[in-house]
Amino acid sequence: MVARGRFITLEGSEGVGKSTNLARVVAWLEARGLEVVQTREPGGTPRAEAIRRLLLDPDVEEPLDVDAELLLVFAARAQHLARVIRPALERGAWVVCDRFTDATFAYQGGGRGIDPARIAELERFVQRGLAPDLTLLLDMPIEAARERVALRGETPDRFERERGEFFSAVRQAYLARAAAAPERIAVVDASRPLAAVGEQIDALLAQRVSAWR
Ligand code: Z5A
Repeated sequence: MVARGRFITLEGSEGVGKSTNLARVVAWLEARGLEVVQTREPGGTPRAEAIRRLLLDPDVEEPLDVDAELLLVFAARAQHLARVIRPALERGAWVVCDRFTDATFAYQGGGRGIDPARIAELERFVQRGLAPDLTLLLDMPIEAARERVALRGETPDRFERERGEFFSAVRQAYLARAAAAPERIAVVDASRPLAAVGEQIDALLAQRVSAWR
């Protein structure tokens, strides 16, 4: 029987460096001969990417209801799990995902104020016990991270248009989840230069991966 692959997620507020460091995690694992599937949420399949476009569309004509937002996030996740994540893990590949359900607790829970117990119900229904083996939570002050995003000069999406208080609540919700599950969620100080962040990530990977083998 093929050993199930491992599931690693990167989390954090906007601009903390998830996409940048995800590439490093993938390269680190591939250098050790592992098959790696790199993906993201919301999205990861054509239909789930279509849901992502709905979620990020800043169209102000029809504001998106918070419960509709939550259900869309989980609809995209169900599709992603069925088409990409579960098949990859079952054939022994490792999955590295830019955001997953911790983001739902942070954004829809912390940011939008939805009761975490309702999010947990959907988590059980959609994931049926599947959860990341390791989550790297990139954390830094919100203002500095938003400055990094502003430097890119792109049109802000529906989330990026939120105010500072929204992102402070998101950050606090992430940190609370890390404090409640330190064995799974490792907090990385993302305010440092990229090389220092990368070295801490390499060290965390070396420690966790050797413990799993
Ligand atoms: N969302 C949700 O509400 N509920 C959910 O369940 C899920 C998601 C799964 C889209 O996510 C939105 O979906 C997200 C929450 C919501 N919205 N927000 N905000 P996304 O992951 O696509 O969006 P994002 O967080 O805005 O991604 P991002 O802006 O691309 O940020 P990032 O990936 O963390 O950062 P980056 O692109 O790697 O780096 C940003 C810039 O900083 C870039 O120019 C880098 O070169 C630079 N950088 C990176 N690291 C450093 C260091 N260490 N020093 C200096 N500069 C750096």
